[in-house]
Amino acid sequence: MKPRLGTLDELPEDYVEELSAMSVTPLWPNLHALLPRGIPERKTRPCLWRYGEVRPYLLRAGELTPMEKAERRVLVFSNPGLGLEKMMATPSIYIGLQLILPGETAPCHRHTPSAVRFVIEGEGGYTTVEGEKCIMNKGDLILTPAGTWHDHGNSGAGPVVWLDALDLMLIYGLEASYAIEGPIQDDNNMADASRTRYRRAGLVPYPSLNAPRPAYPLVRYPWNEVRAALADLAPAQAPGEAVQLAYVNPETGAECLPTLGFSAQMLRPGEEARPPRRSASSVVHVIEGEGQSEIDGETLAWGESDTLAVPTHARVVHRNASNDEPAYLFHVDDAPLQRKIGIYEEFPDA
Ligand code: 1HN
Repeated sequence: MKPRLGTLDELPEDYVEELSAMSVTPLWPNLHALLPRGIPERKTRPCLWRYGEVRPYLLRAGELTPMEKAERRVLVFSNPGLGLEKMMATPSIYIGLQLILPGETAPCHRHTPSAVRFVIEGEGGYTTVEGEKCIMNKGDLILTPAGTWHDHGNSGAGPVVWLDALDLMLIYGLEASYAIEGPIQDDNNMADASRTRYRRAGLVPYPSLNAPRPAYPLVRYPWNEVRAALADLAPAQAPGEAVQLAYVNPETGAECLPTLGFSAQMLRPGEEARPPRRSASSVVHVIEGEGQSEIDGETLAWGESDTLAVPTHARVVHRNASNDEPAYLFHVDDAPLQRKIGIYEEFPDA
C-alpha cells in the first residue's frame, strides 16, 4: 500500500508559521484534495428549481424593486452544494430568472462574461444586440456574447420572463469580469438581421466565403425552427439514440459561444434517455412536457419551465412521463470550454 501523505499538523508549528510569514504553503497536505484519485470531488448537488414555486417571488420582485434599483431584475439559481452566495448553478454555469414588466427597459451594457437568454413566458419582450432588435418568443435562444452591447425591453402588455445563462463565474474567477455602460441602442432598422442572413442550415451569405468568418453571425435561434427540426430528426433516430440538436455558429459549425454549449432535446413519448457519463456539468431546462430525471441516483420530477443542475461525472437518466406527447429539454453545458482545454471526456459505463 502507498503511504498516506503527510498532514499539516505533523509539521513543526514554527516551520509552518515561518512559511506562512513568507506567504508559502506546503503542497502535500492538500495534494489529494486538489487531485482526488479517479473522479473529481463534486460539491455541486443534483437539484431542481420549480418554476411554479419561484415565479410568484419573481413577480413580487417586480413590485418590490423598480428597474432603476435593479438594473437587471433577476433571481439567481444557486446550487446549495456550492453555497447560495456563490451564485453558481454548477461551477461553470450561472443561471438566473429575469423579469421585465410592460414599458420597462433594462439599461444597455456590455461585459466580459458571455450570456444567453432562453425565453420562458410573455409577449412583446425584446433584446437589442449590437443594434439588432431580437424579438423574444417562448423557447427562443438569444446570444449576447462577450463584449457585445445589449439592452432589453418589454413593449407588450404583460410580464416577460426568461432564463439567463452566463459563464459569469468562470470569468469572475479569472478576475476578468467587468462591464461598461452605454446609452440604450437605436435599433439599426435591421430587426432580426442575422436570422435573415442565416435563414437555413447549409446556406451562408455569398460574400462570407471570401471574408473572415464572423465570430457571432447568428444571434437569435427561434424555438419554432428548432422544434420543427427535432420533429424531422425524431423518426431518423433509432430507439436509444438521442433526438438532440446543438446550437452552432452557422459559418463554422462550431459551438455558438466559446465556453458554454447549448442544445435542445426531444424525449419521444415514453422515451428514457441515458446520455453517457461525462466530464461536463450542465443545466437542463424543461421547455415542454413532464417527466423525471435520475441524477446520481436522485430522482427529480419535473414539469414545464423547471430547471435542473447536473454535476460533472454524474450518471443521468431523463424520462418522459407521457406516452402520448413528446417532452422538450434545453441543455446548457461547459463542454465547449472543456474541449478547448483538452479535458472533455465521456465514460462508457460499466
Ligand atoms: C447581465 O448582463 C444580464 O444583461 C443578466 O440581462 C444577468 C448576471 C450577472 C452579470 C450580468 C443581462 C446578469 C448579467
